[in-house]
Amino acid sequence: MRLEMSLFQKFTDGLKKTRANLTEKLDALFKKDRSSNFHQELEAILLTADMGPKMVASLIADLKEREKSAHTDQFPDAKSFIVDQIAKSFPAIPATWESPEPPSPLVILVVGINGAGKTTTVAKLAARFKNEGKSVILGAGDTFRAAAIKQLELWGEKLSIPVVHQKEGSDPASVAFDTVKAAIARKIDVAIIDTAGRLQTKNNLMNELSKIHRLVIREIGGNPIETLIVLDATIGQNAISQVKHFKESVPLTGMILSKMDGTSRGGIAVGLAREFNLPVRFIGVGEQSSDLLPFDPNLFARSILQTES
Ligand SMILES: Nc1nc2c(ncn2[C@@H]2O[C@H](COP(=O)(O)OP(=O)(O)OP(=O)(O)O)[C@@H](O)[C@H]2O)c(=O)[nH]1
Ligand SMILES: [Mg+2]
Repeated sequence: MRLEMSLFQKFTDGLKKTRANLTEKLDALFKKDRSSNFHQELEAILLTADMGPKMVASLIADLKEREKSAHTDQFPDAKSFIVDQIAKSFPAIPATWESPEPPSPLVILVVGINGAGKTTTVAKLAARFKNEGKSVILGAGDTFRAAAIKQLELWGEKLSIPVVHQKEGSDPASVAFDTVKAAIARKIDVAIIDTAGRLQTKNNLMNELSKIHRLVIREIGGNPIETLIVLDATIGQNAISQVKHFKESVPLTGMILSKMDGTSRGGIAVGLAREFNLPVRFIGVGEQSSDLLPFDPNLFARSILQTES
């Protein structure tokens, strides 16, 4: 209970811009007498948080249905109803997150467009596993820029976690391969591979990602790996197009929404999960290695919509 409370606190802090945006307007709407525009106003408010038109339309339809079956248009608990509906709309997080049996490490490939927050997220994930007592190795798969390799090395030093790297311009698939090989040889629990940012429309770069993925899977004897797309939550609906295109090149197993602390439109998580039936694994709520929260649909829905804690 204590733990849940503190995680709830972290969610409300991390999501405070989205929360401020929604709760103020919702409170004003719920305080006044219901007008015939109630549903339209509610729809408009939910849309400002970027939940996406499809999701919002279905929420409003569900609420109307609920009110109809309750034989009242004064259904008192509309807000709790919406909170529950949002929480229920997220797909369940599959249990594949657990480390497979050694010597096969859990391999996590982190992908996304330029500046999405991949490298920082790799460091945050590494810190998290390390705190759980697991051994971790990182792969500097962004070989495009020397600065990118350096950035990951600095995180490695800070967290005392080894980083496999090659020189700038080398083949990222070869770095990924070396990382997994080192993890197996050293019986390391988790190997996390950073990749270069790439626009989802650049076919050659997307093919490169498929190659990395294929090579890693082959190296761990066909075991499944986690392929997580990092999405900058501040960019809004463009995230939909990113997931769509990345999914065509690599089988994504989950999403991480970064920079949730910097946006009032954190409802993007809801629309994305619904659109792709893909779990949100974590949200990033700051620049420090501890600013990564395991996603919890209930805590998320409550923290963006409810005023009382
Ligand atoms: N406020 C905030 N900033 C973040 C978060 N995640 C990442 N950042 C910042 O976003 C910027 C870009 O992060 P990177 O991790 O370098 O992004 P990247 O996807 O690796 O970028 P490229 O390698 O250039 O494609 C950095 O300044 C990070 O500190 C977050 O959750 N919240
Ligand atoms: Mg990077």
